[in-house]
Amino acid sequence: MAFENPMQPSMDEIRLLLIGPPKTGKSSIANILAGYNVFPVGSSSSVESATPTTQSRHFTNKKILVGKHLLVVDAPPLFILKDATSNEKDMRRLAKCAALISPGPHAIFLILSCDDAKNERFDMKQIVTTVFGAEALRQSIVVFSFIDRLEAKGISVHDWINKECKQQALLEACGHRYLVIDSSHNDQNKHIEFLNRSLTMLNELWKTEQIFKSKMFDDMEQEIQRQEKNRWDIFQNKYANNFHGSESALRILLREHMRDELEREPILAEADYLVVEKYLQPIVKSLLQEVERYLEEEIAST
Ligand SMILES: Nc1nc2c(ncn2[C@@H]2O[C@H](COP(=O)(O)OP(=O)(O)OP(=O)(O)O)[C@@H](O)[C@H]2O)c(=O)[nH]1
Ligand SMILES: [Mg+2]
Repeated sequence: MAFENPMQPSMDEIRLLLIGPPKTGKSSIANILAGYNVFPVGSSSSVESATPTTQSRHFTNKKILVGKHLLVVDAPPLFILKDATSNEKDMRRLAKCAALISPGPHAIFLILSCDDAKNERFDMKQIVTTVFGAEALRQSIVVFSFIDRLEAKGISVHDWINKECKQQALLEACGHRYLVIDSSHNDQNKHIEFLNRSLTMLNELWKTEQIFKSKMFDDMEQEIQRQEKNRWDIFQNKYANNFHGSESALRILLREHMRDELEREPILAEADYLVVEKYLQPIVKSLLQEVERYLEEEIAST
């Protein structure tokens, strides 16, 4: 699948990060963006069946955009933090996700369901600001999934979003950029239509917004580049003879190898982890407070 819509010429690689509350269709949408079913899609609504940390969470499609790589990172649900003892594990999970998308996403897709009761529990505006900084919202697109539930009730999706949906503050912070999809659908034409709408929106976004920078990503990238430097000679000797692309293409290939390695490892390399720990420690603390509030509400409502 190739698209006519040309991306910014300076980008060799387009990095998209998908985040959102549990069971909102993140992995289903990641598959549509990637163009292959590579992300495991859960069937149960239980928290335990959420996207596991050890399974494939990133995929690079080298065909979808002419001359560009499209990296899709499907983040684990942000709210499977259960109690304060999971602090370190969750911090490592977030750190791993940051390392996979390093040196930072070109855009973040915030996946929400067309169900306010579900969304209200998670303040995505606050989460994105806390984890990535307020700038990141200007690089974000809200994606409303489960539109079939509204359609089944005869409700117009766009009317619902503009008049009833309680995510107006988030939408405003994201410049009212939003997409809608029934991500359970297998219709290829609908997938292509969604991809085209996504690419058009991304192109518009990149015309006006710089790729956002953050100290956390800068530091993480420095550490990754240090590790890359150590491997470059070995990698070059191994691949250069059979590789007919440019040096920058070979460097992208090395980064791909490193991402694969990172994904296979159940935990993050100690050096990477230490680099981001100082940034993630307070973030995880604030996420845990959020989750505690959520759990208290859940208990109170049962
Ligand atoms: N009806 C409907 N079902 C959907 C939609 N998107 C996803 N699903 C279903 O919802 C379930 C969860 O989908 P996933 O893509 O795994 O959701 P997720 O957000 O990745 O889930 P976690 O990683 O566990 O948080 C699966 O059974 C999907 O088929 C949608 O737009 N409409
Ligand atoms: Mg998932």
